[in-house]
Amino acid sequence: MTDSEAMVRALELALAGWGRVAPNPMVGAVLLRDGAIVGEGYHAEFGREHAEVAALDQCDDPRGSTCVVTLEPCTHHGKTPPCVEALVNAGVQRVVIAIADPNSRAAGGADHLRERGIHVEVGVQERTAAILNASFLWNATRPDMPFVTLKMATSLDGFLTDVDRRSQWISGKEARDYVHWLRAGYDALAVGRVTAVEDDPQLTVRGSVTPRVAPARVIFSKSGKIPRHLKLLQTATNVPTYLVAEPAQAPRLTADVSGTGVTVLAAPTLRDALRQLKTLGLVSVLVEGGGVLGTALLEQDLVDRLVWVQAPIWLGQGVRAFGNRRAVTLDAASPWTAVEQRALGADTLLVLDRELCLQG
Ligand code: AOF
Ligand code: ZN
Repeated sequence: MTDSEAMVRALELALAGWGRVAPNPMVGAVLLRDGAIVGEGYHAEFGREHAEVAALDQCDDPRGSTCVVTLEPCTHHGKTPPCVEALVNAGVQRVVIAIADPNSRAAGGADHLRERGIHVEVGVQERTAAILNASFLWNATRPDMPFVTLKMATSLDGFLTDVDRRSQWISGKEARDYVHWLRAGYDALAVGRVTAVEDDPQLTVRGSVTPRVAPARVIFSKSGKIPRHLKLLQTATNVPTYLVAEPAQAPRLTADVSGTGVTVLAAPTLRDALRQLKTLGLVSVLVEGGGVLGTALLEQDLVDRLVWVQAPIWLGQGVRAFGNRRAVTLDAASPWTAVEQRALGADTLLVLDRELCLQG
């Protein structure tokens, strides 16, 4: 097995931390001897042992081995001792890293290891590692804004609903399971007011991964009534729930939701609202519709990642997912990067990033 193949395995292991380690990164590590795996591990739970230590624990004799790890090993005494010390003490000879750690408190591992005579390589499978930990990397690089993902399930012709405004079951079971898995990795799940009222969603996680912390819920409402019987309001005492309103509307909306446990955030713009969510400690936000909110976020360049589930049907008319965008000429259109494409049952998943958070 090559370093690069071992890194693919380490990245696969890292993903098992989805929903359990944020705001820390997902990290996986593989120990290689003569090209064969002799130990594997990953960061499984926030605050617990790091990936390298988990892999070393699994290995009978790590002396002389190569550690292939998806993030630069840490140098700090945090919730656990520094991984660089663990690697040096274990007698590891070579360390292969996908990406440097942007967290200044923990960074410097590559240099530290080199000073101890260990051969270090950085940048193996860098792109895949950057995509995996996009939320962590963007949050380190851009501390005032959360990582924003827009999820849309549409027909082939880009409709969120049919002509009668029905949207339930547009996509199949696999796609719905995927969305519950996806939700587990976000700090907040957001919808616009119309979606909150018409779909009456719970925005809870009911899938294969139970998140360490249940995601907060956010309703974006410029104005308009928020009926008290909505599930989001009824359960606001269990899970933090925010209602984002324009400052002029905030007092009236505060009255609408009084006694429910919902917190009203007065924000003049979407950008300001997202900044406020970040200040509250919500570092990643998954926006689940509808068309008005999604289009506004795209139009204002506030979406970092688009998760698009396409159902294999044509609807002809309905609510457009990406309606009313301003015209852009081919010369001016800047392309997004497809980071994942696969089938979800009969549906198609397409994940696109606005920009990759690459270090080089
Ligand atoms: C590693 N391996 O598996 C992880 C690392 O809160 P702490 O003390 O656990 O430290 C978290 C920071 O350590 C995190 O932000 C990142 O910089 C690094 N995470 N480092 O070598 C790991 N999870
Ligand atoms: Zn560490």
